[in-house]
Amino acid sequence: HKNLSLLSPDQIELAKMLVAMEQSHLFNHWPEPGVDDGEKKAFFDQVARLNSSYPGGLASYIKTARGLLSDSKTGKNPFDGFTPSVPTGENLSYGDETFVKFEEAGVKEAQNAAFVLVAGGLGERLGYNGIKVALPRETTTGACFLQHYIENVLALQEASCKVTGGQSERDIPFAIMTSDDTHARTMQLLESNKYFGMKPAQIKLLKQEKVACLEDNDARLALDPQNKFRIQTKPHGHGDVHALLYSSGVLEEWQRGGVRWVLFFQDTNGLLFKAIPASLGVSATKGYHVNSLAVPRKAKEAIGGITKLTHTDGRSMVINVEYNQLDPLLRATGNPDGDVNCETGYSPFPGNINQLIMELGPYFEELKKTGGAIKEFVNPKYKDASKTAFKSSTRLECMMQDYPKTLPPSARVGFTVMDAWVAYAPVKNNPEDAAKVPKGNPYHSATSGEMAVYRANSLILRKAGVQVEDPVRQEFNGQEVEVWPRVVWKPKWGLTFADVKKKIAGSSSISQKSTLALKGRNIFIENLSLDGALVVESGDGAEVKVGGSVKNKGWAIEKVDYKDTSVPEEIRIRGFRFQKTEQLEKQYTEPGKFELKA
Ligand code: UGB
Repeated sequence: HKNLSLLSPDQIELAKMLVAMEQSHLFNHWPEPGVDDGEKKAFFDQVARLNSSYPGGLASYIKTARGLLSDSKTGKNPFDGFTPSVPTGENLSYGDETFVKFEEAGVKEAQNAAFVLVAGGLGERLGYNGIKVALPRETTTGACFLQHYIENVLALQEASCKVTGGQSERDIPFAIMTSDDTHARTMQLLESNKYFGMKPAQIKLLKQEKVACLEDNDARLALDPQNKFRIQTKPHGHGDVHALLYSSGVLEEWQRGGVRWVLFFQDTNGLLFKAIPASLGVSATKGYHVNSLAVPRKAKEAIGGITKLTHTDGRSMVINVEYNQLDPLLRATGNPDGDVNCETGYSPFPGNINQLIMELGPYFEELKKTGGAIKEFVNPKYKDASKTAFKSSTRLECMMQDYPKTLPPSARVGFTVMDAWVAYAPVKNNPEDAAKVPKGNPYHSATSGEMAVYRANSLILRKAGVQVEDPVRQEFNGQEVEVWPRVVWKPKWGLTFADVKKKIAGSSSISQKSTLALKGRNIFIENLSLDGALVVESGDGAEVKVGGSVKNKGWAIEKVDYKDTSVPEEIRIRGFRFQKTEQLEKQYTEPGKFELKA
């Protein structure tokens, strides 16, 4: 009360709310007016931020926290009354007739799409010091994830305009959710690379705020151990993306601009865009309000399982069950072995890769009701079995894939399963943890993420008729992986399988030790025999036919130990680098027709 005179009327309202919510401990220790007044005002600035960035404000946060903490203390099962079963979805097989049809439909629809990248996480599991979107997707060209994503969106934009006969291209909006941990570095990466060719106005950065920490079962907010005039905060999870899109007015703007589909994706999946056109085609063809992309999942793999949950009262929904919950849920519902592989060698529950496609109309209508609030959870680490005290403060969290939990049964929620080799290769685990992954399960490391790109591109070329030699198995940073020829191309070279096929003619072959980098739009491979390294770069106006026999020493793979700190972090976490001994490298910057006959 003594300090009230320092506060504005708005701040007094916030103080009253905190008192009503039994949070007086936050300022009971405050000194007399005249001491630390600046800090006291800064405290209320923080409270105002925490209050406005949470749907329903801090009072609602505290109330929800009390409920969830009480459920956690009594051990209430969040799936009480629900029985899990395996749902049915659309199964796609890369390159077959159905797939190609869906790709065509997806490319057509792409001009009505908007993309949302969630990139607010620092990736504790990976332990990398920089932001994850700045990591090279592969080190043959060194293009980072963000560059790859932007170039794919631009390639889709152009292709969509072409097939629909549009007069002028519609810029596909691209939003990136950042956090205090990633915002400045993401901005800097974009600015220093001229937005990787995208118009700056096409990109929107939305920064998520952290949420207040809770120190006990009564949801008393925790003071920051470093500063007794601040509330301690922690990340709230990727589920924030919905509230942010809504509260920032971005969704409304997109709706006015004619956007029909919103596609969400994560920070380090170097394969995802190979699956995007077809899965968008599925959404458009089937009329899904929500479509989530999935891949076959190994039991215990650290990705959520898409599950049908049927309640005793008859309700049912198809939803992601997070990896740490699937096993206990199965055990509690008559499956004593829990999360195990079936006769296919995979878990019967498809793995969620958090690539969600929403139809904007119904999505926006739902968000008008909920403000984008997502069903949250809490995961306190208790001091002992009495569950009365926490080891350290906790907070509420939410996940973007939980959006369908509040939808009515009439909502059209579906999922699309795609081969993992073409859709999912995230970079999440540090080398040490990756090496401990059970044999046969994917490593989800920088090593496997890069090798998966070469594997996918090699397999796609094989499907398109190129003879690609078999891979060899090699170990890097304690992980055994298949090493295929290092084949990479720009998104505008081969956006869809049909695009790749158009660029391949005659009879070509690529040996295992080879590197092939295609950095241009109109590069045609015809009767090429490659045993070494070949790098072709071309401007948009150039048309280059590449053939003949290329044989040179190429780019050998040299092992690097992840502990060797003399090597840059982004290289040593993958366990190898290239010795660029000899290559054939050609550039065609001028417009015109060219032939490279080696
Ligand atoms: N992220 C944010 O933008 N903000 C945050 O506060 C937190 C994260 P993780 P996770 O597909 O592989 C998810 O940490 O949460 C971004 C699914 O829940 O990499 O362990 C972050 O930058 C799981 O069901 O993943 O697991 C990153 O881009 C499964 O599908 C993204 O959110 C798994 O991903 C994911 O964060 C998967």
